[in-house]
Amino acid sequence: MIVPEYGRTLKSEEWSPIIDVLLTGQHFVLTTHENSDGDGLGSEVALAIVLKALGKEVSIVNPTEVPPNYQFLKQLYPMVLFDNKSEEAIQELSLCDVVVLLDANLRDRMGSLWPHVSFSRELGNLKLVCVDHHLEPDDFTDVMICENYASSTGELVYALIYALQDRTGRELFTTEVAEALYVAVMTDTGSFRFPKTTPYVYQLAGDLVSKGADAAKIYDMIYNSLTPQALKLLGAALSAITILDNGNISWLFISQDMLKSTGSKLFDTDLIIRYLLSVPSVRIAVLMVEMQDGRTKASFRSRGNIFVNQLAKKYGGGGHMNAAGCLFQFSSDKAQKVLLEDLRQFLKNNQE
Ligand SMILES: [Mn+2]
Repeated sequence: MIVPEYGRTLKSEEWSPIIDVLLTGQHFVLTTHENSDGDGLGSEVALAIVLKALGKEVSIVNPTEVPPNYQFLKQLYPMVLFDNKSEEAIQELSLCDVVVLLDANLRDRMGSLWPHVSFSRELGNLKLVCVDHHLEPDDFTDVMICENYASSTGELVYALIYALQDRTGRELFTTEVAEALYVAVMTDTGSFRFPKTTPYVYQLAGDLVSKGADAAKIYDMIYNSLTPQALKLLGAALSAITILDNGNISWLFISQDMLKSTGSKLFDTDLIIRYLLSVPSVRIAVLMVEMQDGRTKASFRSRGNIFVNQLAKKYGGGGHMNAAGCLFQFSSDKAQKVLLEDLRQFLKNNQE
């Protein structure tokens, strides 16, 4: 049994502003960013179970659908999609007195939820709380803990739950909470391989396994869950990768045609980006995906001290030093042209 350290910098009392809101609130909506991932979803499920155990009304309402390989999380806690079930979701939003945003620190990342949340806050009916680990947070919440040292939002929620245990004297870690947090931390650390996987993170993972999280089962459910269509897309995508500028840039554009001809879905593109950085000379990897509505989604990865979040910020996005993204509001042809020019300049400015 480890002694929890509450992350590397946060002391138990630093959680107090959030804990005060969580303990006084009655009706909660938990949410995460658009195109949700394991960190956002696992974090909201863990916190939802804990708040429910503390006697609160809690709903999870997400702006976009849960990817198939994370659907099993719905067995731990139900989730409502804002788009398809807007009536139920709007009702939840109008009833609640606290919204907790997890794994995002920009208002736009809340997608279609933001106008409703913003409206309720203007009426003074709603507190907005945020727990996140991305760089450069926006100032739009009542209480925010945004610590970019953390490997994942799950790492922060883990510490928050320990702090809640201290405050309430209640045992709040169940097997389900441990499983959900394990999903969050495992996925955001690339299965415990990325640079922020500190000794503390390994301790945390060990603690969650000792609390009942089945590491092998969770890995299998998340990573060995491809559809045949996703595999076809992977094949097509790998052959379309281009390596530019003496090996410095790897570049891939996935069109709607490629998605259609392989029968794959937007979220099937998520597994592709890691291959773009698998060539050692590559300093920046770019994956662009043409969305159904004509906009273009871009994801960036980098090696070493290259702050791709700065690049993403230029187009209204954000993220981490080595992993960031943004959404171009214009056609993919234009997006590709603009981005490649900017990217070359950006790399020049970042010569080591
Ligand atoms: Mn995250």
